[in-house]
Amino acid sequence: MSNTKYALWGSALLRRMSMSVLPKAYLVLSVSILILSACGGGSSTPSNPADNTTDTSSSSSSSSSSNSSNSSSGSALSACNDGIDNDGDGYVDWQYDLGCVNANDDEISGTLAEENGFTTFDVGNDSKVIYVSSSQGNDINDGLSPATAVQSLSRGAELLRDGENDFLLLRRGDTWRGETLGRFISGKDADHPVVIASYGSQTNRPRLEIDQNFIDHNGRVRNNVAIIGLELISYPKIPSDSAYDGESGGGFRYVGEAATC
Ligand SMILES: [Ca+2]
Ligand SMILES: [Ca+2]
Repeated sequence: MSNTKYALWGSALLRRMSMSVLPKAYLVLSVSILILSACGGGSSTPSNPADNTTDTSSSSSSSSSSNSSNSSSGSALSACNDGIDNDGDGYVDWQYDLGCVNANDDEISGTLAEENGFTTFDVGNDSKVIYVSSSQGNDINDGLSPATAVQSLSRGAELLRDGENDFLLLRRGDTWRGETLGRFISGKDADHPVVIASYGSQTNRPRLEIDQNFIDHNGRVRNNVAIIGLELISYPKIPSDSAYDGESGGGFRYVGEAATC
């Protein structure tokens, strides 16, 4: 599985590596979840903060997940595992507060060094947070809470605002097949990106089974996009998949302005 993910990212990269510099959007992505980071968290594959508690599906090195075994039932009570909204942002513990690296963290987002190499985010006062669940959502909902999640990724993306510090949160344990985000949108700035991450008490990452590019900017300018802790599978390249053809599939396609970091 992890090989698949590497191949997926590799193919996305190869299509773009003729550039002498990496696109800004890509760099943001790489800090968040990718392997080949030029800045930030080194060569690891940071996973979703919550996943770091127990997830075993992540590729590679991410999970020095040995701080893992401290699951929510662990003995040490922490700000990310006490059932309290300690930082007052409206989000409680590792299941929902993106400032938590794991169940033993605090709820406030810190630097990579402070967060054990993982990228965390605090939801801004002016952020809009949209929840998406393939198993429990409905596209007639407003998406503004886990209880009123929308179902499709495209509907979730429609509810976000371009150029803002908004969040698209996918329910962990859910799977979407054949869905994409199309050209998607940009965030506000490097410190306030649009974020695609996850939520909920499940420990498996949201699984995205794709057969074309999950995001394809397709000629539009896109910047400041952060993607954390998703499992992306290019299913036509999975031999055990009924739609296997070994050739088609997808990844990400971004071309952006050069950035330094
Ligand atoms: Ca808490
Ligand atoms: Ca909180």
